[in-house]
Amino acid sequence: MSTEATTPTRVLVTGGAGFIGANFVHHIVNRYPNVDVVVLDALTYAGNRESLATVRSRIEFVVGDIGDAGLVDDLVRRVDAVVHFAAESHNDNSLADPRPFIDTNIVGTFTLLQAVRAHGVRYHHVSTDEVYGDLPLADPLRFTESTPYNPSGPYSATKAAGDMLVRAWTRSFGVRATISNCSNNYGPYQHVEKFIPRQITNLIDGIRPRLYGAGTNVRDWIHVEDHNRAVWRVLCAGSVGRTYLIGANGELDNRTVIAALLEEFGRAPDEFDQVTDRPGHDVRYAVDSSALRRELGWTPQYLDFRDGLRSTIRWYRDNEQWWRPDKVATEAAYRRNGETRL
Ligand code: NAD
Ligand code: TDX
Repeated sequence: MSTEATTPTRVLVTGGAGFIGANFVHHIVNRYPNVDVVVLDALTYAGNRESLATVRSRIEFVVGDIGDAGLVDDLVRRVDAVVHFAAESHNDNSLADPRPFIDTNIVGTFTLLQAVRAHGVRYHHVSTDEVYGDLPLADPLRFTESTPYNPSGPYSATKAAGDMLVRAWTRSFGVRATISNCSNNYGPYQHVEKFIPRQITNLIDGIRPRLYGAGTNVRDWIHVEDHNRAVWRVLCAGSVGRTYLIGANGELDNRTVIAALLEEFGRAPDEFDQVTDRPGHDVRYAVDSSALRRELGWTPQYLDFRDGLRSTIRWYRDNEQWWRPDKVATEAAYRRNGETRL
């Protein structure tokens, strides 16, 4: 493993019109104006041009698929680093139709790896803590870099497969890659299919929040800006060949998150609906990010979940034109996939 403390000058960001990718592009354009940014995004249902509207004149935006080997090769040869966010990212969709997850998360990752291998380009792979499976409730155990992979569902299995390809391409072909596995993100520009924005936009519309099953499942929440600052730090100063876990000690069960949202909206604590549980629903995620903190000096800046939640609610209230077009179709898909009140 080697440590490289180098700042890239021209970066290809895949999935830059999605939630985390768009926040990353904003962060880089605003904080590092000398870095050229090229975005490659297929604009699937989860991608939104509007997420990049305010930085559009300062980036190159290419609409295309990470599985398109010719296009990917052309773009990769022109940059000195790739940050790979593009993915099919929603667990519920992977249960309804796993195929796009295979194509994008596995074959798409393979296509990018072949291109960075051919051109000797530095590669950072954005992944998830879900590759480690889940943990029991009320246990001191957290995921670390050495926890064995044990994915539960099609989404996490395809993310695990992508990570494995990165490790193999690093070892066998000398690709200069790092991987980060992050916990659950929240913040602006997150699609309304996901837990927190779904409930915020329900509450704005006067609809009761939807809690899967008993709501005892625990997620380890991190603000998207903290995630992206860590990704940039790993890209610039991480050791090639290494995996870094990113998390902000933000464990909360889903019931508690719903209670906080109801309080923020001035609603009674019982004004939510319990609905059909997710099959195979992971019980608890919890990330130990001490290696990242110790070795690369990263610390989260959003230390109070309630403050982060409040600013996120404010963003959805102020940006209704951004999420409104997706809301009806998203709720129709939940109904089509059998979500019913318990
Ligand atoms: P997202 O679904 O909001 O965005 C994904 C983006 O990728 C969209 O813009 C979409 O158009 C694009 N895309 C999808 N398939 C593509 C393809 N074949 N070619 C090109 N572009 C394509 O996802 P997100 O929540 O921003 O997640 C980004 C990454 O971070 C993913 O790799 C995900 O696994 C990982 N991650 C997410 C979280 C989280 O809490 N959301 C946590 C940890 C890791
Ligand atoms: O309406 C809902 N009600 C509910 O109780 C939704 C949409 C979800 N949930 C529950 C399921 C989970 O326990 O909330 C929790 C969070 O759900 P999601 O937002 O779907 O996230 P999760 O399945 O935990 O996965 C997320 O974190 C890891 C991202 O979607 C992944 O891309 C990331 O890898």
